[in-house]
Amino acid sequence: MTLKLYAHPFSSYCQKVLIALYENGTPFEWRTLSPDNPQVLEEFAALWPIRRFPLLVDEGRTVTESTIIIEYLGLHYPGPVTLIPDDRRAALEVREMDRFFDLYVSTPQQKIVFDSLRPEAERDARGVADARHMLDTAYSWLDRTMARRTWAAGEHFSLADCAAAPALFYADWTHRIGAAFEHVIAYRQRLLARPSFARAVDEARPYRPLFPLGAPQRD
Ligand SMILES: N[C@@H](CCC(=O)N[C@@H](CS)C(=O)NCC(=O)O)C(=O)O
Repeated sequence: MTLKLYAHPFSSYCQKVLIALYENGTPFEWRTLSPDNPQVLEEFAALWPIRRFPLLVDEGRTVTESTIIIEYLGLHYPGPVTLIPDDRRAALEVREMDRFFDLYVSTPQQKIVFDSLRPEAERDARGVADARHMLDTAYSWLDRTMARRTWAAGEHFSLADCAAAPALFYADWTHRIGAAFEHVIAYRQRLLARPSFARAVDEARPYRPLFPLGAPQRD
């Protein structure tokens, strides 16, 4: 086993990488980031002072950023599911959608959650309102886009769907996807039915009480 993943099962960006690993049955060693494992936390901080997870370590080589980790896995540990197409034009579409989910769904979603963890006096009401507006705008654009697609970048499951699954999962908990966005809701359901993501969701179930806004009684 050469791959070590520093991660937490409830983290959205970790789930993004877990989906890629599970899609291809890639073996790896869990290095679970938890206060119960101070040694793992120490190793992680030494390896990556920025302390954003997940982090992949392959025979001493550290790979940061969920998208780059998935690119790395495709390059060095390819499996039956090609998450970034060989065709460069198709790959561009995949990468564009991957950026969309990270920047315009996950980022505003995290802004709202992190703001809720601040003391009342340090909250950023304007920033949260902007984040909610961004999510509505993103849902609206995505609804038109997904009306014509099965997966984020077309008919093949890809890196963009690895990004989309946890992003839409938690975004819906944080800022509900309105009933009018039927194609986004249907796409989120397709993602939940995908075995790789279903497994990641199941592994994270015990941690739902940690969700700062209160996890709903549903997926
Ligand atoms: N751009 C990074 C984002 C990673 C990220 O924000 N991870 C969260 C967990 S989902 C984290 O490290 N949170 C810890 C913190 O913000 O202190 C990636 O794609 O890997």
